[in-house]
Order: sequence, then structure tokens, then C-alpha cells
Amino acid sequence: MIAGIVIKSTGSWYQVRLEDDRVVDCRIIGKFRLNGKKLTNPVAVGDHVGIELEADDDTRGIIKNIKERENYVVRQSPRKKHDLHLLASNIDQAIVIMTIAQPKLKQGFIDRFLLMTEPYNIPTAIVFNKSDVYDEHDFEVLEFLRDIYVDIGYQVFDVSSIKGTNIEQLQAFLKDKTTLISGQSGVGKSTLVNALQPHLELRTQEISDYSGKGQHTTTFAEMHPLSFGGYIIDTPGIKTLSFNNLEPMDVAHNFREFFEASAECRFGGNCLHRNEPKCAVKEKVENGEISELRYINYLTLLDEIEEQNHWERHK
Ligand SMILES: Nc1nc2c(ncn2[C@@H]2O[C@H](COP(=O)(O)OP(=O)(O)OP(=O)(O)O)[C@@H](O)[C@H]2O)c(=O)[nH]1
Ligand SMILES: [Mg+2]
Ligand SMILES: [Zn+2]
Repeated sequence: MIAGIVIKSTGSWYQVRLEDDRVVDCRIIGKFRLNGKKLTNPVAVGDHVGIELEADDDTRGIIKNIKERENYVVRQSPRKKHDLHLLASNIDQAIVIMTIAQPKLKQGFIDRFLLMTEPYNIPTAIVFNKSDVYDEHDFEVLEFLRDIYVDIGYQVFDVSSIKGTNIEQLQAFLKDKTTLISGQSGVGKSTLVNALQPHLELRTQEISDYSGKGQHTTTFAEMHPLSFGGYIIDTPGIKTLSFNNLEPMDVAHNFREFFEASAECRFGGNCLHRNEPKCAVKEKVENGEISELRYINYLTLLDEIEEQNHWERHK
């Protein structure tokens, strides 16, 4: 058995980088599950695997086992809602790329994304891209959001991948770490990776194709080495994030400032911060210590999950 790391996943083939830097195309045999649930992609970029080379071709191999993951980022599969889809595993940190203009901001996406990285305490930065096209109002929105997230301990960057603005700051953040980069389609993930590491020349959307919807330009997750140290994992754009794999209490526990405040709720860690008496979260929303926007997003997520779960249990 030879040890390696999965650096690209196409769904049927996996590229595995061996310790001597050779890259081998691998397939899998057998089924792998996660917490009893089926995975649409049993092996994720970042997985440490054991492979066996094909007898007649040492550029090809078979993945025999996956080492236990230190952490992973998982979502409800966009294609099969009862299955799970792994975005990546064994990462040091994550970046969610947003933009306030082109396409129009969907701020709720940030809190949904954080629901994937909080369970493992994966440090996550929020990067607002395309600052070159922001008008005065867009910059106000940027500062409003920056305050909310910096206040609860997330790093926030604003960059222009096209103009190169603040790219050095982000390079310093990435240095010597393995970072997952994710976000909605068209926000400029691949363009940003190209700005961070120019020789890569990843494919990006043509300006003329730009419509805010439609095709994903990046179709497979792939890990790239950074010349200044570390790795970056570019991923296909996410359309929407839903969470029928979570319970309402998981949401409560993974909104970090709500969890912290719950020590003072009458029902403590069992409080859903909705209609419960003596709820510290609701008090803090009222006096402005907790962001109202976060609270509204939270309630929306609870409703959504309860509705889905109700439907599941009564069908
Ligand atoms: N004005 C401006 N446009 C940008 C910037 N970054 C990316 N774009 C444009 O946004 C469009 C989408 O960029 P991509 O890098 O392909 O986006 P992506 O997030 O990788 O998209 P998917 O691979 O489909 O998920 C392209 O037309 C880019 O030229 C930026 O900083 N400023
Ligand atoms: Mg892309
Ligand atoms: Zn409460």
C-alpha cells in the first residue's frame, strides 16, 4: 500500500499525489459512507488515502482505504437531497468568497456557509471580491457586514482579483496552510486563485458569458500548491445551501455568539432562542449586542430545517 493525498476529484476518477510528488489517477472499489449516510462523492479532495498501483500501469491505481478525517466540510447533496456531498477534508482553514456587486449580494449565504465550518471550528475568513466595481453604497454594505463578522471573530477581507487590490494580505493569510475556497458561482473564486498564484491560469468565466446564473466554470474540486507555501483548494460554485442533515439545535450551537450567550439563557444549551422565556440571545438582539441580521438568518434556517424534517417524518 502507498500513501497519498487526493488532489482532484471528478466523481469517478481521483488524482492522488504520492509522497514523492508523483500524481496517480485512481478509482475506488467498494462503498464508503459518512455517519451512515450515502455520499455522492465518497472520496474528497484532501483525503489521505492508501492506494495500490495497477500491475501493468504505474500511473494508475486503486484507492483501498481512507484515513480517518481530521475534519471535513459537508453539505446536503445538490442532486440527491438525502445524500451528503463532501467539499473537502483535512483543511486548516476556509474562505467564503462573496461579492457585493455582480452578481448581487446574497448575504444569507455567509451564515449558511459558516454552518459547514463551525462544527469543526475550522477558521473561516470572509472575502468580498470585485471591490473595483463597488459604488459608495456597496462600500457602506461592506463596512456594515465587516463589523458584524469581525465582532464575532471572523477575519474579513475586501479584494479585487482583477486590479490586485489587497491580494498580499490574503497571501499572508494563506501562507503555509491548506485552505478551502468556496462560494457561489461567478463570485470570482478561480480569478482570485489566479491572482494569488499567477502561473496557475485556471479557467474563469468569459466576461461575455456573465449572466449571474447558468454554467459553473469550475466543475471539479482541485488542490493547487502555492509557491509561497501552502495549498489552495478551488471548488465549483455553490447554487444554494440547504441542511436537511442538521437539527435545529445544531444551528443554535453553531451560531457561535448565540452559543456563547446561551450560558445565560434559562434553558441554557437547550434554548432555541425563539419563544423561550428568559432568553439571553433575544435580549442581546434587542439591546444590539447580537446582530439582528444574524438573528433573522438564524430564524429562517430553523424554519427551513423544521419544515423539511417535518415533511420527512410525516410522509
Ligand atoms: N470586476 C471584477 N470582475 C471580476 C473580479 N474577479 C472575477 N471577476 C469576474 O467574475 C466572473 C466570474 O469569475 P470566475 O473566477 O470564473 O468565478 P468562479 O467563482 O470561479 O465561478 P465558478 O467556477 O462557476 O464557481 C469573470 O467574468 C471574472 O472576470 C474582480 O475582482 N473584479
Ligand atoms: Mg471557478
Ligand atoms: Zn436563548
